[in-house]
Amino acid sequence: MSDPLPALCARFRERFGVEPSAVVRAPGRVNLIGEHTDYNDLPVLPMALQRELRLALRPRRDARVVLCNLDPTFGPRNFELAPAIEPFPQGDWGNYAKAAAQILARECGVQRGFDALIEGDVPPAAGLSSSSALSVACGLACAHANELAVEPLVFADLMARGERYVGTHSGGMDQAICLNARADHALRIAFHPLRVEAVPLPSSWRFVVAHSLVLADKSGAAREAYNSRRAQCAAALREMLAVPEVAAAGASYPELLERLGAERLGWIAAQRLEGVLLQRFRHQISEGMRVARARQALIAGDAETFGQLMDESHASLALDYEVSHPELDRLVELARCHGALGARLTGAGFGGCAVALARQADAERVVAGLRREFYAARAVPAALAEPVLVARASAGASVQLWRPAHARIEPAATDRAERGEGAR
Ligand code: NG1
Repeated sequence: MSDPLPALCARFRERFGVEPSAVVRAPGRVNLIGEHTDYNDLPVLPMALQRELRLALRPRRDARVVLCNLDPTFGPRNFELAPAIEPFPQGDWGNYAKAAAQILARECGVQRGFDALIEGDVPPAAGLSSSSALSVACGLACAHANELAVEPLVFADLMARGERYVGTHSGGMDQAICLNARADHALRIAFHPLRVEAVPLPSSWRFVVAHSLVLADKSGAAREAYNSRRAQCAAALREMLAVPEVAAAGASYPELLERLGAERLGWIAAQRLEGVLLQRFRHQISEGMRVARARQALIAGDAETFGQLMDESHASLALDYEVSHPELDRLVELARCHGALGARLTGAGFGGCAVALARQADAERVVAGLRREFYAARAVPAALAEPVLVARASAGASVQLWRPAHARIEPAATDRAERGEGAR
């Protein structure tokens, strides 16, 4: 694929009349296992995708943030950088930029705004974390404009807390993978404190990511469904902590799982909890165990076990956590039929994508089977250029200084632009 940055920077020049000074890249991600566990501080195992968001920027002299998007669905937005920023209406894309800007103004004192032009190919509302790619990219742009250097794990924690501005009580997985991902690796992410371990992906494994064509729009009903899951997990934990044996073991999901073990914890939960709280709790502890086993399977190169854990994860998300959708169930079933070793919904669910593990030799068969038996019978929106892809584990977000080609030949012209003598 040709380098997309020169074209983006040329469009920036057209729009703002001056060269950008830097380009930020922030990838989407696919979570391999550990779903809906990050907000309970239980580990997750995602990898970054080759799909990414790109943002060309130039710092301004004032506190204004001016955002343009090459996708006309996302109209221009601008706002003033401040420690308390009034949100745009709920669901507005500009709120992800405000989220990052507000927390950096509050906790790092940034004051200088920037002009930005954005493009990307992470499909929105697909469970591939387009929202965090956007907030992380805006956060990095803001940090760059203010010459602020923050260590990636600290920045990930800031961005995760910042993103709650949009009203989703999310965990910290997306920002952590976006900022810390490593090419050819999955990342085991643990929380509180945030820490990451890069685990190499066997070269013969392929992860196929397939869109259900159902949007999981977390600014609408899916947001309420997501937040209610988190509240139910907190309620289940409170109930469990009323049992002296449980309270003696700790106060958080990871502590209880580590000290009591899944079996004992499951037995106590079956006595103490019922209905939805029992289901949610059961998913948390079983998924927590699956992540630990999946990590071992990954290290051992044991694709069968990893696939089986993905299947079990999907069953738990569908039955106990109730976040699947008939179209996701169908994708998962078809992927397995066409040679995948395991498959599951990925991301928050309610629509969005499924992920399937296949051996290299079988990946194209899985893709072809899905095309034939899923996509051929459905209308695929043109905006979704390619609804199924073989994921390439990619590097995390980066900020790259932009030196236009002519600047290398005519340094004087660049100097003028850098002194702000362009037509802003
Ligand atoms: P997606 O699927 O990208 O909306 C959400 C949360 C994650 C995590 C997963 C479920 C946000 C920004 N991210 O991701 O923190 O809880 O769901 O595992 O809301």
